[in-house]
Amino acid sequence: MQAVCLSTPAAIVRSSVRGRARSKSVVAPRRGGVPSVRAAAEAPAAAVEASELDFAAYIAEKNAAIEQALSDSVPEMYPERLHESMRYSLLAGGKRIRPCLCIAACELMGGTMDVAMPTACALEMIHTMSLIHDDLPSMDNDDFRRGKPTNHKVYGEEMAILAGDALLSHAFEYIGRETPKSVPAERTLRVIVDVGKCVGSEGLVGGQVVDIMSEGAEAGEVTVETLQYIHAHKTGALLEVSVTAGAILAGAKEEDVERLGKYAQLIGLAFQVVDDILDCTQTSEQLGKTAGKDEAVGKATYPSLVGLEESKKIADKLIADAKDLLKDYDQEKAAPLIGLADYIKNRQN
Ligand code: GRG
Repeated sequence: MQAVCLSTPAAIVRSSVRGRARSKSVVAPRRGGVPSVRAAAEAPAAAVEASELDFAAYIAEKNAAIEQALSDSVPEMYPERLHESMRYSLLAGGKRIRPCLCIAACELMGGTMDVAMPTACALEMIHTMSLIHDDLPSMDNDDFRRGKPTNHKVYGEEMAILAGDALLSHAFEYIGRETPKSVPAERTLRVIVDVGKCVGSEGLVGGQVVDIMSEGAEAGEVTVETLQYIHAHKTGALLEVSVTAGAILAGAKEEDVERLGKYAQLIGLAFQVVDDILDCTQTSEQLGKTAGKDEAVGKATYPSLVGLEESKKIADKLIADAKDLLKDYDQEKAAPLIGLADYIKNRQN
């Protein structure tokens, strides 16, 4: 079984773990949810190329299907408050980048949306639970997410922790139970293993831990390599497995899974570089979450380590390299993944 994701661990960060409970946000971001990839892709017709319009139409179609599938994936049932809390965050909007990547990769490799959808939903469940837990008072202590009060602000801390836990376990059950029987069981099993790896101590959780440790570090102690480790694990791993899982479910050849994995690593790092840029250039209203937090807590970011202009150049180069990896595929079929790479670079929230 081929291991997915993740670069070589960077230098160990010498730092003490600092207390994480911080002051509450004072600025209420825009309410009503963050625009999805679809909404963001809908630019005035006169100003965009035909290919951009195709991308907008593709994303609009996928996004509607994703929203419906997500709603169906967590029914309203007993215990009502738990399921309400799970649905509150899962259906709070969000750009749905991970499900879109999963479906687009599956379709590029000859699969269908139906084959990828259970995994696409599971990835969004995992992403959502990581946001719920990240916002907790013991972590980032945030009041707003996706333009709405955070889960613990509405349902209380105990329920927010448990809603996150339930979403995490439901995600794996959902892939195993809902992936169409037409998909060979070994492909589904591989996806479950890969997703597990990308979420655990060698993925998201590992990245979050190094991030927390780095916050207590002295200036200069957090290097670009450490930052890359954090980004590759905390953010990149889930984006990467979104792409590779879609390809695996479609029955892609190993070399294609590998190539698409590299594409995903590059857009994953670009995603976080752009996130760092947006944190210091956008308002809380535009972001739907508290802006300027990185600087407020003294976090090392790309702009703080290499400057804003250099950060933009790095993001541009990562996206160009990612798109270059797709050049040998039928460009019409690869258009969604190309469009998603551009979207990650150009997004405003
Ligand atoms: C996964 C078991 C488990 C625990 C969670 C708290 C934690 C461990 C990890 C933190 C992960 C985290 C918050 C990473 C940041 C990723 C990121 C850049 C999120 C923003 O993603 P967008 O912009 O958000 O796609 P939307 O709201 O559009 O979906």
